[in-house]
Amino acid sequence: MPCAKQGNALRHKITTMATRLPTVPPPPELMPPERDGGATLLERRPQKTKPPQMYQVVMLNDDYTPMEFVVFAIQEFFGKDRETATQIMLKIHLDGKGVCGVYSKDVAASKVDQVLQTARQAGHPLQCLSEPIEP
Ligand code: TYC
Repeated sequence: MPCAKQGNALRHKITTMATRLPTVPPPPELMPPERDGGATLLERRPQKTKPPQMYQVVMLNDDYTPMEFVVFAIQEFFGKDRETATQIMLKIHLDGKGVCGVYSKDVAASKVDQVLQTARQAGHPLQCLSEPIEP
C-alpha cells in the first residue's frame, strides 16, 4: 500500500500526464479520420459467391415414342409453344438428343421426374436426363 506522500505524488503524476500535451504524435491508427470533404474510396473486392451451377434437361430419341407425345411433353413441362416444341422434337428425332431447357439442379431433376413419370404412365419408353452445363 502506498503511504499518503506517495499517493499524492502519484496523483500529481497522473494529473500532469493527462493535462500536458503529448510530446510524440499518436500512431496512425489512433489518428482521427482525415477531413476530405466526405469522399470515400471504396475498394472493389473480388466476388466471393459464384453463380449456381445450372443443369440442362436433355431428351433422347427412341424409335417408339410418338412424335405427338414428345411435342406435348415439351410444351407441358418446358413451357414451349407448339412450334418451338415441334422444332425441338424434330432436332431430337434427327440428332438423337436435344436440350429442352436449362434450370437449377433441383428444378431440372424435377422436370426429368415429371417427363419420365408421364411417359411411363402413357406406356412410352421416352428417356430424358439432366446434366451440368459447361462441365
Ligand atoms: N423417333 C420418334 C418417332 O419417330 C419420335 C421421338 C422424338 C421420340 C423425340 C423421342 O425424344 C424423342 N416416333
